[in-house]
Amino acid sequence: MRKRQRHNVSRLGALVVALSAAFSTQSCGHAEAPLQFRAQVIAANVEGAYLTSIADLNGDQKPDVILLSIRSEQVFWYENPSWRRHVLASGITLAAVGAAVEGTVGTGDFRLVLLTGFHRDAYEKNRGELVYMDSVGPASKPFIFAREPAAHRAAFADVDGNGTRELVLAPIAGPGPEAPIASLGNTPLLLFNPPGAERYVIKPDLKGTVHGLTIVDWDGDGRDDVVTAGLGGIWLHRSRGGVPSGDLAALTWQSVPLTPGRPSDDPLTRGAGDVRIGKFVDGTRFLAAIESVHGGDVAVYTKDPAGHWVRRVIDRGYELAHGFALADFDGDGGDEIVVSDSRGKGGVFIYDSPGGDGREWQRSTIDETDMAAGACEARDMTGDNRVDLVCAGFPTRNVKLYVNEGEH
Ligand SMILES: [Ca+2]
Ligand SMILES: [Ca+2]
Ligand SMILES: [Ca+2]
Ligand SMILES: [Ca+2]
Repeated sequence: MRKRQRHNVSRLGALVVALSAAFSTQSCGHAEAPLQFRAQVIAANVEGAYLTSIADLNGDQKPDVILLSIRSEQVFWYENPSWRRHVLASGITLAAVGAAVEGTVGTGDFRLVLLTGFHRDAYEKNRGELVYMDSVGPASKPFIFAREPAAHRAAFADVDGNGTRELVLAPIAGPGPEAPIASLGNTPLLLFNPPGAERYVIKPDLKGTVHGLTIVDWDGDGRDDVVTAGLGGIWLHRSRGGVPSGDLAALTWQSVPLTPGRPSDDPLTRGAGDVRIGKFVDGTRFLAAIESVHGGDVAVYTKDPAGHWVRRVIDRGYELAHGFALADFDGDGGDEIVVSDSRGKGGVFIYDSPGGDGREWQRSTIDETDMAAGACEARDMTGDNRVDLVCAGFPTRNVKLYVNEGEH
């Protein structure tokens, strides 16, 4: 069992800790449950492990793990808890870089979309296949319902609040001569209702590479809202109008910048590469971001009294931070931040705010050497109501489950 290692984060982190010590009497009211994880190998020696997606694919109420590989013409899923491997789809066009899933297999509400045929360095080499499945197993017949070059992130969301979910699709870049991973052109943000092929535009002109997509009902109005992260910063997109029948063409969209993200003279190291929405113990919202695209800063944004999102870097120095997840792992009501370096020495780390208020963050190690994750997802995989962590690593060629064994 891995013992929790705790140390102050970087030189800057140590400064944050020292500053917050002056307020320590205000932050000692919460019982601090130790974070502890037990590593379990789901898969080893896998080719091109890039992203994971989690869904119950055999209807036994246990969430299973889909592995998206940028090197395999098959997409595999791993069955919880034996982690037996199954083929989800085969003959796909390399590379599979994203997936969105909703519902449960066998109940009639299951939909899965795979984004395949991705090329990060040349827009014209993108096949942009959006593959649709509504069942899993030998009888399933995946098919391409639409094409969208450079399709990179997708999520189901009920953007019009009518009780059914649509597919928000974020290409990494729009057409242009630049590499999609380093584009300064216009990037569209799109909406589909799979398996319908109709393409609706949420915003045609996000600026530059877009690398992060997250869904949240930002304003609590019953409509899911969309938050994107890219070289042009972090943006919030909300819909208005529409009709109960769900005619997506009837929606109007309002997009507002929340923050420009990382400041830099170089437009390719500006902005944010990914974003998650978290909450402190008292329910206050915060943003966490990896900055910039394929960058190494971890930033937390809190709102000042004037309503501006104020940036604070809580750690830096990752070679290419990519695995990223927020959840309340220790059960104190506030979210912790998980970050993994997908290059260099790798490692999976968790940042916890001991007071639950974000004034101080302490970093501890979940996996020091055996994971360099492109993706980490937080989910209760064991059914004990404690949030576990699933990570997939390309250089480490593995998928692992970190079972949350902390005291609650
Ligand atoms: Ca299952
Ligand atoms: Ca809807
Ligand atoms: Ca909303
Ligand atoms: Ca917590």
